[in-house]
Amino acid sequence: MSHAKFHGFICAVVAMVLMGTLAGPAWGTQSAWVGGTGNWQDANYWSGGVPAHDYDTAIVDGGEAKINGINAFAGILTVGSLGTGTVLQQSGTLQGTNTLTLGDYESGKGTYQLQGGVIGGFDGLVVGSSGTGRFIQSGGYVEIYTDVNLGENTGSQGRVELSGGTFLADVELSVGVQGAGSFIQSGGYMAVLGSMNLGGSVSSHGYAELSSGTLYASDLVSVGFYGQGTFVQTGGSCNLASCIQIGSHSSSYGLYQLSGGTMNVGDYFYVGVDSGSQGSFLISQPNDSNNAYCEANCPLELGQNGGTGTFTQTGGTVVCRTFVAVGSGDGSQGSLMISGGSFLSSSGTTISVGSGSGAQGVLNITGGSLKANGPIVMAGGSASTAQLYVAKAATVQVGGLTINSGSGRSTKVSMEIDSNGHSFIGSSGTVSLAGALNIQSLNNYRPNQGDAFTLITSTGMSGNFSSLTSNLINSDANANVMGLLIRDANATDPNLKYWSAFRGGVAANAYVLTFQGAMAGDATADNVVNGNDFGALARNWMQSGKIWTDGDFNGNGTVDGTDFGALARNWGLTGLTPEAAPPPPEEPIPEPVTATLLAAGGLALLRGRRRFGG
Ligand SMILES: [Ca+2]
Ligand SMILES: [Ca+2]
Repeated sequence: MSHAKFHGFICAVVAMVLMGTLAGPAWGTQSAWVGGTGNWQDANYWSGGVPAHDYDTAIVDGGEAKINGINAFAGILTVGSLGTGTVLQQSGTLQGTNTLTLGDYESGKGTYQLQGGVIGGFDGLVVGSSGTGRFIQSGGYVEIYTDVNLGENTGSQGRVELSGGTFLADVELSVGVQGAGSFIQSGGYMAVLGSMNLGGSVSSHGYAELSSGTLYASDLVSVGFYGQGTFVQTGGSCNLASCIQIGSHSSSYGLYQLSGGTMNVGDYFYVGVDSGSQGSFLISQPNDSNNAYCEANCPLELGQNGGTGTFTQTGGTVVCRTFVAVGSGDGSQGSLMISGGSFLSSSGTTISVGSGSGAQGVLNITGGSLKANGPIVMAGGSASTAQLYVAKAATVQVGGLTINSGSGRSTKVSMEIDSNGHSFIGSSGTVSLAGALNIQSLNNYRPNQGDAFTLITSTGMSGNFSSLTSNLINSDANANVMGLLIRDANATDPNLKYWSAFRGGVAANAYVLTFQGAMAGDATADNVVNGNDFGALARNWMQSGKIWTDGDFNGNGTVDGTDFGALARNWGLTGLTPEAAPPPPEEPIPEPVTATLLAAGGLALLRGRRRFGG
């Protein structure tokens, strides 16, 4: 028994003793509205007289009772017990003690309209216990000392509409406890001096909408606690002093959509918490007049404790004042997708992508801007996976970039090129590279020989990407840092006359990708013709269905003497441009010569191996 309930009980007992009514009703007088529309204080409408004390029980189960300019009392008030009832309060007060219930049993439909005046003293408010309840407030003031439950039992429906006035829930607001609950705010002030849950249990659904006015919560707000929770904010101010969890526990699904108005979070901002939970946060700005603004004065974690969390921004403004973690906790999955608007991480702390052990983090910036005073840290956790996609259209300015490798980590940075530009990461701090680089050519763009792309700038750069892939490049496992272009059948392809390769490298604290032809014989496209190239050719000798990296340098699909001749001519050379490398002769080299050269090459290779192998 809560303090308030206990207090009410003692008061009732004391009152009954004083009045000598202990043998009567356990809880004051019970009186039921007899139907029709009338004033609360009119005794003709009550079966047992006007409820006169805050320990009386009142039932309005048919018709409408009006409270206007009077002080009304009801320790327990049930509106719509089995039938349909309404209370309309325009002014005056309703003083309660225990519980105000709207829509008690399955068939019950109860509505309370508060247009002005005060509702006070109630320990709990149930809007839809097993039936259908509505609480409609357009003015006045209501304070509930403990729980406010909307949609309490399975099959129930509870709805609160707040368009004006002030509503105080002193302990908890549950929207969809086991049934369906909705909280619709289009004005006024809602203060939850405690926690707020949308979708409390597995089968429940809680829905909240904020279009104007202010919603304040002092403690945890869960959108999808164990069930489904949806929060749609199109305006107004949502001020969460403590924490928000979007998708809290296993089996929960939470969605928060912000398309206008302001949202602030004080202590932590988690999307997808426990394993099995799913959370999504979406911020967009469909029109310029209604700014969508989200501010996390706290950590923002997507996939916090094994859950799956997605944060999608297509517009509006996001400001994070401490760290951001995408795929934060062990085994979590997080995604931060920015395609419009601006995302600012102002503190100088990290944006980590895949920070937990085995965590998966995806940071996609396909438009808008990401500005961070701190570094992006990829794959901080062992066996974690981290992906960073930076599109041409995006602005990315960060305080550093650290890509971790080893211990089962997997990372990939993807960037774009086309005829009028390329992706760019500007770093005001150091950059440490590792893992895969992927280059996406847009609109079938084919670079020209010598084209260079400065993809990353920094104040100091270390490491390198360990592989380079592209939609322009053969998917060959041997084509590591240098990737070979797939030639286009189109005669306008600038690379038609030679095989071209991407070469990435660090130059003056910048990562520069150049596009350069490969000389004949250089199967590995590392700009040197040596034993590795001979090895590729030897492995595929006289085989068909082969490509450049297999040793087919003249592109006829077969690795034979012609290809060997080309390799032999450039043997041991480095740094030849394709122009300097003579094209392979049309006529094949005679077989005996080929055999001799092949043997000579093989011997040279063996000598080299002996030398290095000791
Ligand atoms: Ca080579
Ligand atoms: Ca060939």
